[in-house]
Amino acid sequence: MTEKRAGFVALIGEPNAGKSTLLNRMVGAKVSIVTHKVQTTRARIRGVSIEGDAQIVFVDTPGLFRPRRRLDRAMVAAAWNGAADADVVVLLIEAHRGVTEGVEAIVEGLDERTKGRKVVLAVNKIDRVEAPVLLALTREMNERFNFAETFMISADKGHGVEDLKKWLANELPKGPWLYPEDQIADLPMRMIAAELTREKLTLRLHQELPYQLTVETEGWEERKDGSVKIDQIIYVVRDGHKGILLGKKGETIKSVSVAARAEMIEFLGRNVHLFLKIKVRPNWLDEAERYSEMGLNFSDGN
Ligand SMILES: Nc1nc2c(ncn2[C@@H]2O[C@H](COP(=O)(O)OP(=O)(O)OP(=O)(O)O)[C@@H](O)[C@H]2O)c(=O)[nH]1
Ligand SMILES: [Mg+2]
Repeated sequence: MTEKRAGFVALIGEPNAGKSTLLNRMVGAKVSIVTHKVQTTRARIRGVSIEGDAQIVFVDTPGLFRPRRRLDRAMVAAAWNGAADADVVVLLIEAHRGVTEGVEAIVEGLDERTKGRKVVLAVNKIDRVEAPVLLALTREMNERFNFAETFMISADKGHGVEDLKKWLANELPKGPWLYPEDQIADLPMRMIAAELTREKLTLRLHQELPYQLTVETEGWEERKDGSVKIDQIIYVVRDGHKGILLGKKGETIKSVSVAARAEMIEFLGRNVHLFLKIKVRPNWLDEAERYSEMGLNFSDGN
């Protein structure tokens, strides 16, 4: 007789380690946004994956770094809470960057934050280094912390991901599945849609701007023809930012809209009419409502 298993696996690590890439690969769909920039993910995002009789709920988290702003603090708190709530924790590090100061700081906090839970080391981006580097890195990390297991993976290329998934499935407690069999995410559609727009903005804009804006889905209207009309607001902190977002003759916002809409159509499997509005809101980073819209706890930022 086979027995079902189910549980939570938190993915933690420095910003840019590849957590969201790994989550998407495990789930087989783009549930969490990915960019080459740090601090892309802002809240915990669950993606559901099935391996044999196990339902693995992967929890993508914001990167762990030394926070400065309220938003940063709320993000880091959300990440550590994700680790504390999980059955198993996977720490991702980047093979080519090795044991950075940031990794050291995370490892120092691991014992206290993951009490009793197994922590697995996943050395990611192995496609970027040679084998001897990996061996030295793995040895050094295992001297610093008692990892239950070490995996060498490339979340992007898929190397080692199946082994990691099988191992994780075996570690989960026995029990009924937590989500319906065909569910892959538990983020509301309106939030996924807002994230897709934020991804395109982050890719398109430079320097600090991506960190000073947020996107919210304001309207979601099902149309008779099966399509959906999505209205979103982009909050920025300065008038000048609005101008940059618009670009010459509105070209920048237009290209963001085209790219975001294409992904929404793919995700939803139906036609989308997307309308973006920019609002200057100097204090949005200190507004509780913006945090709850993002799935963050405002008071975590205190
Ligand atoms: N070469 C290589 N690049 C990778 C790999 N995995 C992820 N990346 C890239 O690393 C960058 C960051 O990936 P993300 O998945 O957004 O990283 P993250 O850990 O979620 O980052 P935050 O959300 O900012 O904490 C992206 O450009 C990815 O394409 C990998 O295995 N190899
Ligand atoms: Mg991420």
